[in-house]
Amino acid sequence: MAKIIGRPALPNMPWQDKPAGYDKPVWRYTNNPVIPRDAIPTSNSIFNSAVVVFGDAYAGVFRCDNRGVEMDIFAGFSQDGIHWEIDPDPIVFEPAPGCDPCVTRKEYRYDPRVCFIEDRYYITWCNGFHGPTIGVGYTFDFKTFYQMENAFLPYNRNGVLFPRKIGGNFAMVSRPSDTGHTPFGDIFYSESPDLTFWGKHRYVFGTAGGWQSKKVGPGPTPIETDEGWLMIYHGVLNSCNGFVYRFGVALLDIDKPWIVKERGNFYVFGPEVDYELTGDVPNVTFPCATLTDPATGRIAIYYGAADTVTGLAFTTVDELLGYMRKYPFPTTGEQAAQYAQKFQNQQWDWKFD
Ligand code: BMA
Repeated sequence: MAKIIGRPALPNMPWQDKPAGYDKPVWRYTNNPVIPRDAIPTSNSIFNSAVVVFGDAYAGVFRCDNRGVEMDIFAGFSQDGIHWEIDPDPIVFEPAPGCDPCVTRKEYRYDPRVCFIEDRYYITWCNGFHGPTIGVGYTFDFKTFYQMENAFLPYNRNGVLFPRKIGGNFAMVSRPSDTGHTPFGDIFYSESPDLTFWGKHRYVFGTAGGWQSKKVGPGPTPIETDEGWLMIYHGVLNSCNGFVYRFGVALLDIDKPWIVKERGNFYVFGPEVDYELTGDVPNVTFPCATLTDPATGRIAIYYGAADTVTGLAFTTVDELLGYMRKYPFPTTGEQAAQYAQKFQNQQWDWKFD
């Protein structure tokens, strides 16, 4: 078994065994969706949300669009990771010490991620600031929240922190975007000594065939393993009926995460059941968080379904790596040669030297 590193033991995390006869690498919780669209009185939809271990229970930051369909983020708590109490009022950020208060001006906030680093829970989200960019804040208790400077200039979405410093710096993957629904998307890597000044930008990878041909972007906090950073990412197909959001996996180099060691050619999960196929935006599965148990390799994935509700799905580190290796990104043939030219910094391209 590949070993999960740096995460707490979670013997009681939400879990169901893989159904007998099921041959795909990720399976749904049988009581999905875990969070309905109306879990708080004013919500139109609750999706693309992030949960973490908090003490001997769980906490999270939830994207709730209200019935004016305005996007904002809300704190919540759970004993079991399945039943959630979400605060009916949105998170209010205080300016972090040393940070100019003007950044707490609120336009809109969505698609939060939460990442514990060293002594606190960092929150990153898509933050309206003359267009979307990456907001950064932190909390110790999910009651008082502090906002720091935006990480980047507009336009960017999906800022996802690594759970520890890399090469002495904080590290983030993100997906630069445009002002609208963005007909492109590649994954980039950046570092910062202080979570305020970001640089050392690197290209990680871009779109490829089929399900990931329109855009790709980071999903949950990358999972550290003894084989590399296991990154679950979303991929988008532009079908004749609109975008379809699925997710797949890649393995990034542990010290230089912009180097892609391996990548799957097939998606591991996509819209298949009613609450994923139908909703405010049909055909969307959008992962934003995982819980893991290093002893068993279990992974629970929280994902937004059809931009309406939140689902839970299960897998293991070996299921994901096994499927990625069974259906690997092409490394021979014409298609592989094209990718080799496109993604010049990746280990599997070196086979073309
Ligand atoms: C993306 C983001 C997500 C959303 C997805 C599908 O660009 O805006 O919040 O889930 O589109 O609508």
